[in-house]
Amino acid sequence: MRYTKARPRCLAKARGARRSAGFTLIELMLVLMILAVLAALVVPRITGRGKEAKITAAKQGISNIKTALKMFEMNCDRFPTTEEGLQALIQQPGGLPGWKGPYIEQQTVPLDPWQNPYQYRCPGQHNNDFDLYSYGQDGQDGGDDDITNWSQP
Ligand SMILES: [Ca+2]
Repeated sequence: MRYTKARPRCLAKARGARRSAGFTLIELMLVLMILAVLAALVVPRITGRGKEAKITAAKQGISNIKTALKMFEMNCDRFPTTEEGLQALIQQPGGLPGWKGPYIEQQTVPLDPWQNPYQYRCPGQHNNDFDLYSYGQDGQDGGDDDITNWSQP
């Protein structure tokens, strides 16, 4: 009798202890799951937005340099050569007549949003006048991420 009386109490105690431990575990797991779901929802949006913003900034950068190059062309009757590069927008290349720069406000040629130089080619391989592009996120020539002044397939 003593045994049967004591046993349920023990069981009840054990069950109670197990239950509260179980609840804590479930609560923890719930919190972790909620955090994981939130992270899965929010983080890609933030990083996605950051990437989008950089792409937009690169397009804007290319557009600004294009404007400067067109002003250069109006004054000098040609675009800078590949060798002269975008530096020709800041420093007069070898006493070039008509040069009225600097054509961009910065002291140095601006870098793309990934801190790489914008690439410039004149004459262009894709355009008649010049090719101007950013290597994009991967920092390397080519790939889907390049941002160019020509339309890509
Ligand atoms: Ca690239």
